[in-house]
Amino acid sequence: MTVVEEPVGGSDPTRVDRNFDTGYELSQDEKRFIGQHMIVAIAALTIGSLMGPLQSFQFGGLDLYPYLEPIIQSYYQGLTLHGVLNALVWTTFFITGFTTLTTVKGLRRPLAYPKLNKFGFWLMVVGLVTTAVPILTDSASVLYTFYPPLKASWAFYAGLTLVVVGSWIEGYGFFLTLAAWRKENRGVRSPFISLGPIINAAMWQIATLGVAVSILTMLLPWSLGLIDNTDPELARTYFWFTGHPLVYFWLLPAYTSWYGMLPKQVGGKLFSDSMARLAFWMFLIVSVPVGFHHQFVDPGVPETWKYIHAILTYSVFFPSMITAFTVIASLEYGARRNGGTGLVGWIRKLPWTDPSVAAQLLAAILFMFGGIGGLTNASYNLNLVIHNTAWVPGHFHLTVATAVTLSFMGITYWLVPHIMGKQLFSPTTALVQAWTWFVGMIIFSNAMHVLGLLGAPRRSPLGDAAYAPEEWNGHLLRVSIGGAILLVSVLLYVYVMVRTAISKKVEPALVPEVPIAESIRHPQLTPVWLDRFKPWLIAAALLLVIAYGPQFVDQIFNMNLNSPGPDFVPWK
Ligand code: HAS
Repeated sequence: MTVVEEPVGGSDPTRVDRNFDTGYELSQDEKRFIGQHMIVAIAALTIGSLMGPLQSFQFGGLDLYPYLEPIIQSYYQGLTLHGVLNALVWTTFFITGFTTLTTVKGLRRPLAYPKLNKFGFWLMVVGLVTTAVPILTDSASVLYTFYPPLKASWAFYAGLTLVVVGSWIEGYGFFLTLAAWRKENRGVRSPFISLGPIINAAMWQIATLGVAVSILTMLLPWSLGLIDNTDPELARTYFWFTGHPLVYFWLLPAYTSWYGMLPKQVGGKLFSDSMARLAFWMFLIVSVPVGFHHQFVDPGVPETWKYIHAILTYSVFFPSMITAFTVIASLEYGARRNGGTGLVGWIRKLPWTDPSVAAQLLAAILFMFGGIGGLTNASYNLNLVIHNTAWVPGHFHLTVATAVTLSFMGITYWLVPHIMGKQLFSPTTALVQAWTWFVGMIIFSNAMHVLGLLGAPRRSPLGDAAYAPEEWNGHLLRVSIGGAILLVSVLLYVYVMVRTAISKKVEPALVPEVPIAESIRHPQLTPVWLDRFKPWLIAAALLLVIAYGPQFVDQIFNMNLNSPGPDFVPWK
């Protein structure tokens, strides 16, 4: 690969390079604030991840739940804790903390209204505690999708609402900071490293309207006894309006790092600033209007709308293919600069001994398989085979639990030392952690995919299922083995983080930098339409109205508030 580099400043050498300067030092207050996000995120990941092996051991016949009463009373309480803490809390707190960092560091200015962001953060914390109490007391074992007619305590819904509103408020803080920067830097392209996560925050504002309406108009009043019944189909439609873009809300911070940080870490540059932005704008448009691909088997949604969402789902494949091409090209560029040669031989020249790099590369490699699985799910006829089977958790452990989580772990390997003024404790242990996650997840996830194809249902304690045929046994055992390796990996991660946190501060020169990659072509040469919110927001709104409008009108006007919810608690 031969790359012609544009001189910094693009074709105009007098142009000031304000995009790549990473000279802005985070203040102590900013570091503390980002650190507070990380503490909540990592604590949630730790507790949530400990629930995972309990499930996987149960699959292999080792049922530890009876020993954990009264802390964990059932498989479903453990699964709810696992899903809520890992999929919702670890991600949301990490993402808002990381976006704070990329906003101030990339824009080289403090938050415009730091008190607003702090208010948003503390609201999220209050929401988290409010949600945690009913889950821990087993009055909200409704899993992370909280579909009615399963009914949780009102505190569960109220707490989730506060978390979402808190994340909106943090988002307003980011938008206002970008607006202030743009006023001070007219005509300058916003640095990708800040723009990308802020596009993600904008997408999140649109996406979460679904659960906000669902909770406020239906689930909260229902759990408070203000209305007697609920409409499960409408609630599912609202949920998946939020639920699918939620997966890209998780993914885009990892993509930010793959595009805008990893190239620097491997000694290279971002291959195309324009492509990076284009991918993020495409996600803003197509992430939301695809939710019916989670409802292919729902009787209340007409086939035409399922078909339209299936087509749109295939369009969400494109920004990920742009990402695969651009990120691999950026990595190759860096590896060749380090002496790499050959068609694939350059891969050896990537800094595999750096745990932050290795974690993110391994995460991206497994994402290729998670992506292929996603396309299988999106196909209407194949979805009928895998829906509600163990295949689906197999898919999302490659995506959110690896592409996203392992990348976030890799990011914390420089981020936590950076904000604490320390060095990473035992990079070798961190490297072992990344590889054990990779290996554990391959074993676990492959077994779950196969079990799904053999008809094993998801969300079921398969270890003592009387209906389990013998052919499942070997795969159930592989789930347990994978889970055990992942348990070791998460313990290593927590160990490295805690030892880093309690280690002594080191000289500033030894503290890892925030890695922000330059782009090969100067960002000023990126077309201006790739730096503007307006056209993309209009396109997103139009597509939403087309893809969801008629169905919302139909389902809301024909609302069937006929489901009282069971008068027993099904998981007990
Ligand atoms: Fe999915 C179900 C379709 C991506 C998460 N998905 C789920 C659920 C979750 C989830 C949590 O159409 C379960 C929800 C539940 O509880 O019911 N998914 C897709 C499609 C994609 C996709 C088409 N999913 C994700 C991502 C997730 C995620 C990302 C989390 C972060 N998914 C579905 C469907 C269902 C579903 C149906 C419903 C199933 C059912 O019936 O219940 C696509 O976005 C995937 C595109 C991705 C690619 C991969 C590109 C590869 C890249 C890596 C490049 C490699 C590099 C490394 C850079 C095409 C970018 C190079 C390394 C070197 C060493 C050189």
